Amino acid sequence: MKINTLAYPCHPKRSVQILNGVWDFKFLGDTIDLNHIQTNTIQFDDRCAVPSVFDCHPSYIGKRGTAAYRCFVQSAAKENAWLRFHGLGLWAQVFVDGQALATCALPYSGFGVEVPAANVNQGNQGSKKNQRELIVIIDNRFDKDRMPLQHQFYDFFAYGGFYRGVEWHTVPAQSLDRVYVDTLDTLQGKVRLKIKLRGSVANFISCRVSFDNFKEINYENIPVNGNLAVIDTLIPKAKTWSPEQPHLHTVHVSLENDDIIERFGMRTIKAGKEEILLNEKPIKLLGYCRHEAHPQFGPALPLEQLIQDLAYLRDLGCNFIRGSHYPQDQRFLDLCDEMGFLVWEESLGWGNGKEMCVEANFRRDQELQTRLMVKNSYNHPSVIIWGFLNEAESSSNETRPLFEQLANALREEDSTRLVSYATMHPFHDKHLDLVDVVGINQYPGWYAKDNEELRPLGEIRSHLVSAVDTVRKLGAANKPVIISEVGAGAIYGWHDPLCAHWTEEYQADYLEEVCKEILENPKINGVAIWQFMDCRTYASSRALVRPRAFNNKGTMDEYRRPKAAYQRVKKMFRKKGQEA
Ligand code: ADA
Repeated sequence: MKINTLAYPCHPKRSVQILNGVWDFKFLGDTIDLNHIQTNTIQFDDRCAVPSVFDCHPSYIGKRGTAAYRCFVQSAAKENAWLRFHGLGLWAQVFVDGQALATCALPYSGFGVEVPAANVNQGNQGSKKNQRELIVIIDNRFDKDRMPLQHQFYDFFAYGGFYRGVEWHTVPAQSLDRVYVDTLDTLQGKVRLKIKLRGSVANFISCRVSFDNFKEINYENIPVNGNLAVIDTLIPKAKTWSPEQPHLHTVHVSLENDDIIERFGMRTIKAGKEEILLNEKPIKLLGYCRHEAHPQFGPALPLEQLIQDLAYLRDLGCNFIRGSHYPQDQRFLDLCDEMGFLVWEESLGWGNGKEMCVEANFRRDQELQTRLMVKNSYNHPSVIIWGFLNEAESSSNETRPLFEQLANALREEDSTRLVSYATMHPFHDKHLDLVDVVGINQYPGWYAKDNEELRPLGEIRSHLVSAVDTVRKLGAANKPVIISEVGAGAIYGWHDPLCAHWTEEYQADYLEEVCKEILENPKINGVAIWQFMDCRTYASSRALVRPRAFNNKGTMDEYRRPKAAYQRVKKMFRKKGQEA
């Protein structure tokens, strides 16, 4: 059980306040100069839930502009605090007692903010002895200079607000930031603990360490390099994590004034010759791409929705989820760890062209978010693949420096997982030598070659085969290959005797063809069908190809009502599961 936190890690000794609830709110319109925000002039005139996005709220629906959120935290002003934001968007600035402490231009990323003790005597705005004023300004306008990562041309709606929750931690001068756990030997239960400290960090630390409910061990005078202390040790009664038996361990590290519990699993993931090896055994990945979305809540999903989504994915016979197209909710990854799903997590990108991929700000923030994603999700055994730059321009030499930069950043942060990006250019890709596993996005039989063909289902299997064969010749010989996107649209409830495009029947027949190829072809190591459920895109002329202004390729609609394809995919995925 997690103690006093929304997601691992937790800190039993600390006072942690989960700030989710009702906050003061003001929508400030679209003319605010974000460089000169005067928080003391804001007249809060409404209340909004945190987490939630204001552009789903009936009074501000679809609006683009600046919003201010305020809450008061019961916390002694003389104490240091640390704010844990689990993810928001699109751009935010954080003020405590009137002082600007941080900005965040990385939509969806979890990030922390140090809150220094207040000098009450100086009478900072909002500063009281036992109460601190927290104001978060959130802007959801597109602006490539201020917030380079998200753009209006992406095929999913960009919301404004708190996508996820917020925690306020009271912390001592030296505190525990994270303990990153590396599996050194699954059989012996050998792990490396990389203890990361924050604040005024000493040169040596002494700490107590215990795994699960086993006895504490004392470690004296461990040297701290930079802010990292390293301990190699054995877990008593270590068990291996796998989708069938998702055994998890906890490690509790205690200092004099602070402690932390991290949860992790022991497993290995490797790229073999044309195969993916989980715990040294080949595995076929069967699953879906999934957006964090709901028509009423946008990306601010209640916990129950996360659990329901995973229950559906399990019912479908999936073992794999591609978290498209941004860093995932830590609560979701905690659940994936518990339920035994394998996850591809990626940083935010969508069809980024040549000009963008060479642009300095875009490159800087891509790297920042990619590194942060790894730091946040490091201990989840469910995460097996790190991805970046979904469908960016990968057939041009000019974009190679960014692809290299991100692949290198991922390997520097974590050398234990597989690196990939989803390519839409399987026939001309130039960067496939950079990945461990190739991800191919293709929609044969949907965006079909033969426009006259009424139901071009015949294109699907041969096209997938030739895409896979081609990437193996383009610098990916021997590498595992998965189809990271493939799919067809269907409008929920739409049936027609011709079973044309957009009918549930066409989608069901389409996905059956896809599943047959994936399941029968040993050279394809997995699939993430596009997509788990329908999700909102923009109400512009794009709706001519995205009816209802939704991407309708979900096997379920946006309210998670199954379409005809659901039973078809389930039958095929489950049959494979039984054979395994
Ligand atoms: C791309 C993209 C998806 C979605 C899909 C589609 O492959 O990565 O986000 O837009 O196309 O539906 O066409």
